[in-house]
Amino acid sequence: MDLQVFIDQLDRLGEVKRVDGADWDLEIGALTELSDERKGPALLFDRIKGYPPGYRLVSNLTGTPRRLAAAFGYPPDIPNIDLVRQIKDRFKDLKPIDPVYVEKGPVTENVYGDGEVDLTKFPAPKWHELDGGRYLGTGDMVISRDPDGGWVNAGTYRAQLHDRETLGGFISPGHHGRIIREMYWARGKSCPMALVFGAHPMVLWPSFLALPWGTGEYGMCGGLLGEPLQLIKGEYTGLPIPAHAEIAVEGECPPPEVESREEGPFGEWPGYYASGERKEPVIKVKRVMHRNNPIVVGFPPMKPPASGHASYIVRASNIWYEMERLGIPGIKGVWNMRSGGSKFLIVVAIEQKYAGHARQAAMAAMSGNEGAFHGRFVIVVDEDIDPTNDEDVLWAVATRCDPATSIEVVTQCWSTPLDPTLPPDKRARGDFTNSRAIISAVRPFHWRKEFPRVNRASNELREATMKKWRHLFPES
Ligand SMILES: Cc1cc2nc3c(=O)[nH]c(=O)nc-3n(C[C@H](O)[C@H](O)[C@H](O)COP(=O)(O)O)c2cc1C
Ligand SMILES: [Mn+2]
Repeated sequence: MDLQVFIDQLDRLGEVKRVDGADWDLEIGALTELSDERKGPALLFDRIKGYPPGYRLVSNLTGTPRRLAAAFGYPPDIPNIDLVRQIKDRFKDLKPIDPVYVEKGPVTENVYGDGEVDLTKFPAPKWHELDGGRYLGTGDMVISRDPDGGWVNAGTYRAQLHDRETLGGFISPGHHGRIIREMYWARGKSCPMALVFGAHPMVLWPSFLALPWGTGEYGMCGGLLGEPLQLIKGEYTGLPIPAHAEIAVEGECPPPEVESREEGPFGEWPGYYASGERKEPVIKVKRVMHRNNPIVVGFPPMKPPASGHASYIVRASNIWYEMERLGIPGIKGVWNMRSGGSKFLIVVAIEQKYAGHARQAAMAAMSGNEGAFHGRFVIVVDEDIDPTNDEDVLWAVATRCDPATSIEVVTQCWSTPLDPTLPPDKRARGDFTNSRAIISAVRPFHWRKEFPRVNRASNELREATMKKWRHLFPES
């Protein structure tokens, strides 16, 4: 559960590069993007311009399937389809383990109370050229407690650095942290919040994923780690905070009519600055804790296919798991095409068992908490198509989908201000919905046996030919 231990592990695999002297002002952001595009290593920035040595930032931490596999404990060269399936099975078999409280941990090595708070000492890059500010929170955890149910939510929501004691929070409609803060505001109270900047990827993943309302992410952290997550009780809020966090802050989010500030624009994951600049609530920070030589985790959104965290894979696993929970049979694989970021191009491969099965699978893929939020296209393919192979999937779309009869549109679905296609008037009305298309690229069930045969050489013919003519294919 210790990020610094994980970084040492990546180091032994040759998966980390140390970068000294980079500028927080656009340089760290551009280096992160250039490196991710080249499938490069995680970048560990130190001696960041204007910051003392030791106040570090890591980006692209799990940017490649290789490093993601390392985080989950799989061999580095595991094929993508196996990686997505294994993670899905981990979620399915996961027994939540309740966290335990400890007196202190690495995060309590340095503690600052009210009047001593200075958030500007932690590296907060200006990530993209048109960003309206600096963001300390990109791969963070925002912790809050349901005032009715008592359960604790942890979600990843960006945090802009406004000043020494103030952060700006943007949480999309429907996300748990937003529902919870509104419950406090409705009672005329500020919402107590804790934020973590920097944690082990297995501690972070549950916060990235859409779990059901009422399910505490910390239990899933324990289940993924195989041992209870160690927490300390925050003195200011009473909220539980991972003891191995790099940096944790406590404070409160007042009702927006009491205080809000301009937030954004910010370069977002679909590849645009779509939500622009608008007034958003703030978090007044009252207490700061950090380990010696802390490392901020930076997961700046980047224009797809760049991502830095490879959450397209883990979200595919979660969507697959959601479909299995609904009892959909015959699922052969679920994937997110990287061009669609982590959600816009969901691919489901099924072995059709009955008429209507393909449509049911598509609707299931877009109906769970993970699959429903911020989607656009669900493509259903047959079992002979590898869903992780974009060219194969697009060939299926090109040849098995009859546009007039195989595309179904669903309107008024759960979207967000981040959606670049939201028309200005709809955005102004606060109507953050969009439509979905199901693209059925499967052979129609009732005449699938008569569907023209694929003209690719059979596996037997390929093998026999390859054996005889191997000298023609020295590379394979
Ligand atoms: C790196 C990263 C950054 C994210 N930033 C935001 C954000 O700024 N606002 C937001 O509402 N969701 C953001 N998300 C998505 C949410 O974390 C995700 O939907 C999660 O399910 C939210 O937790 P919740 O279901 O407990 O609300 C981000 C996800 C990742 C992986
Ligand atoms: Mn949640």
